[in-house]
Amino acid sequence: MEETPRTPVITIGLNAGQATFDYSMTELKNLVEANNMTVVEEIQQSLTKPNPGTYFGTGKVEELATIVADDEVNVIIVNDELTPSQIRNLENGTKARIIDRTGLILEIFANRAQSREAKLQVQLAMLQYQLPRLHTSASQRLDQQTGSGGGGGFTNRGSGESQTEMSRRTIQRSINHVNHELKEINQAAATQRQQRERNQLPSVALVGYTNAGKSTLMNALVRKFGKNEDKQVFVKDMLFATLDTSVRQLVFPDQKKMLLSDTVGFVSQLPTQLVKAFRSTLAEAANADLLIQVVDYADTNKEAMMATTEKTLMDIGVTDVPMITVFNKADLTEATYPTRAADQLVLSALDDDSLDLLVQAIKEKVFHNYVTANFLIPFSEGEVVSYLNENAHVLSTDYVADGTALKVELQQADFERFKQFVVTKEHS
Ligand SMILES: Nc1nc2c(ncn2[C@@H]2O[C@H](COP(=O)(O)OP(=O)(O)OP(=O)(O)O)[C@@H](O)[C@H]2O)c(=O)[nH]1
Ligand SMILES: [Mg+2]
Repeated sequence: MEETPRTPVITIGLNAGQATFDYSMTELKNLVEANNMTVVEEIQQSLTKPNPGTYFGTGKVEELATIVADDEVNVIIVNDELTPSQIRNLENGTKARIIDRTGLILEIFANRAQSREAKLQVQLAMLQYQLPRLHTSASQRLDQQTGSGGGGGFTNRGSGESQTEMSRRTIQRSINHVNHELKEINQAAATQRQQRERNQLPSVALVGYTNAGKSTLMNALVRKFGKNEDKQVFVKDMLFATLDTSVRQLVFPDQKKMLLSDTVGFVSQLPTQLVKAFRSTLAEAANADLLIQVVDYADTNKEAMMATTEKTLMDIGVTDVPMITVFNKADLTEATYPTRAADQLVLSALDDDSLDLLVQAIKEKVFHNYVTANFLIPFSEGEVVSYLNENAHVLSTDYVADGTALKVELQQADFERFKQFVVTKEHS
């Protein structure tokens, strides 16, 4: 793939003394790089709260204007979500294009989206981001036209109210249209999910900060326990490689089966419009029996990343699903791996023993409704024997005078189903 040259940008952030400030600036830098841009300068200002008109204070805006002119940088990325008037005033004051944090994340998602669903979801989020902005900026533009007349390129476009109204109606119509299309896709997904639930297979969802290794783990587990025809999911060292949910079935050597899903990664201050638009994609996590939170153990900001993941899960209403924490990429650290302490594992997705330890932990959590029993199945009921061989863990088989004697570890539901053939039941 040919590399397009990266756009140089200045990042700016307001330091209000919050503990997470440095981390949020690092994260912003990563987001900038994910959007094919590069940070040439980072400017901070210590202020308890943003200037309502210009975000930074007046003196700092002037300083920014000088840097923009001297460094010939045309884009400034702001670490927070700005009001439409803050964006415009900063643009006027610095003569650079201003992109706020929300706008930046939306741009990255738009560039990454591949499937029709992901594209529609991003489109919806962008339209919802634009709608209130269009309103305010247009009315302020009107104020400026009738009032002092203020300078600057952006104010002189002469868009009258009727035009704004029209744009608003167009956006609203597009929102309705996209919503309608998404609803159709969602219905199909919900039906699939219901069908899977009826199959009674436990479902496990990989969640976590973007680039932690969720898709890599998914692929490794599918390679080991999936069906041959199962496709691998996309993996790349970049933010938001995955925007679509994938679900795969895993079958372990003891015939226990489960579903594993991989989905979009998180970042702090994920725009609410995106969280809302991706709600159905994230439903896979909300409906899971178990979450595996994947953390990049080699990243110095892992604590903040975990806090971000937990907060995002709260935001999407996932509060009572049990969770295992996987500290991944241990091969990039000095740590011994794989290790496990209760529900926390230190491992590497690239290591086979790590996968076994993870599977063992998952199995303890999700396969609890299993029993072991001895069956005697008459020869006339051959299909029961076949069913158990395919769907249960047959521990021993004996052919005796009046039928097949099996010792089987099986789901409680199957046990009930074939109760008439049970000789003795054991604890498991
Ligand atoms: N060394 C090492 N690299 C890993 C490991 N797990 C994943 N990676 C690498 O980390 C990068 C990100 O992996 P992904 O699996 O795409 O991460 P993800 O969590 O799915 O990321 P998003 O889809 O963006 O949320 C890739 O370059 C992987 O090869 C690991 O255990 N060790
Ligand atoms: Mg991924």
